[in-house]
Amino acid sequence: MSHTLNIYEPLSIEAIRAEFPILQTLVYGNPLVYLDNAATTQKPLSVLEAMDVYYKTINANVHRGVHHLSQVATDAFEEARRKVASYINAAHDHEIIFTRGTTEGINLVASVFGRANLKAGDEVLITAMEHHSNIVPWQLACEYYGAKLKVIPFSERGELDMDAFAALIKGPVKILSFTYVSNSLGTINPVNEMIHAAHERGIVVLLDAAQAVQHIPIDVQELDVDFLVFSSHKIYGPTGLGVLYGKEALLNKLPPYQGGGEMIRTVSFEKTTYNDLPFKFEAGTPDIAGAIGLGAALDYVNSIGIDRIKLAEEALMEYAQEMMSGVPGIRFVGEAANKAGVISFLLGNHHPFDVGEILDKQGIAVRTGHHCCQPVMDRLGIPGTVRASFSVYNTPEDVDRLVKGLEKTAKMLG
Ligand code: C6P
Repeated sequence: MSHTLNIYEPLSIEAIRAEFPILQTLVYGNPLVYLDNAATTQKPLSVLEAMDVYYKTINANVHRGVHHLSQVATDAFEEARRKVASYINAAHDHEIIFTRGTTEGINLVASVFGRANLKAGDEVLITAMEHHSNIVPWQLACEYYGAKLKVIPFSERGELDMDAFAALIKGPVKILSFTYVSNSLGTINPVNEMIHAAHERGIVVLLDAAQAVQHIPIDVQELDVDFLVFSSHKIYGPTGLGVLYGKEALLNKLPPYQGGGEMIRTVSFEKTTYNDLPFKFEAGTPDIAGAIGLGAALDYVNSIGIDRIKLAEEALMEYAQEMMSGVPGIRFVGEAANKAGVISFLLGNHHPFDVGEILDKQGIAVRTGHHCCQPVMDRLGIPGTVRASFSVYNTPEDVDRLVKGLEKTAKMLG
């Protein structure tokens, strides 16, 4: 476990990079510099192997068969759930619901929490820096139930306006749903303060940890958060899988999301009764290999230690910020005091897409555009940003290549 490791021991970056064969890729003849980790991280060999072993040796459907393979597959699947519960320190394994990703986790909560709790005149509170997947599901729920969507603004620097929050939380708010770390600005929001303020008023809180879980240690009991969602693919696991954590008592009170196999106890045409947690929210055959892959990804993170990863990434981000500051015409977008994972910027008046394309030709992968946060760009009056996002395998050499690439881009675009 991470806590038994010396968090100040430097990471062995060569050994880490050797675990990710894709980093050896050449792009237009240049060694790849992968700085699009907020979109998705690369996968270590141990994750690929765990999924391969599953399909080669124990593939069977789970929770259904009495036969040997089905039992072994079920054990492996439930072991993965235990690893997730342990990683975020959930009180119970059955508080972990496997989903398709962060997006589905939020849609699930918006749908069933809405059905159980929202009515005309209620409010749902989010922030102005949410990913579309933490806006649209709530808009749908609000539209359906006649509730109002309220939005906490943020400053030019990319920090939430906490006075506005203090005022908005006093409204008839039923749920506060917000991101731990902004994917477009990198801002780490004051989660403890916000959760505490919401709970003082009996308001339920959903935390979008899609950009936090891979950078910051998360303890759901310490946070006392009601729901937390994240995606496997942003923490070295496979795509197509995500996690919804919910407090047992809350999950038990909510109606099911989708109907189908696994989520039922008995079915008749007169009445259907539902299964216990977590199966009540896991209709149909789950992504068994994906869950096993995520379990391996969390083992991988634990083998290094999330505290050490956090320190190493912070040092790299600081180095990047300093080195990038020297690039002519650079303007950082999102300068919050607390940031993780992401550096967004503009180069002169050049369109982010043009900058991204020229970087790509030099083998440097960044993301450009609105990053599924159109309201963030509207607030700042910009079409989008160029975004470099960092992970455990990134090095100061990657940063140097980015800086050189940006200098060349600036010259080319004039
Ligand atoms: N952000 C990015 O490049 P899914 O697509 O369900 O795995 O995750 C959605 C999501 C939700 N919340 C936050 C804060 C996110 O960053 C994301 C995904 C990626 O920034 C892809 S748009």
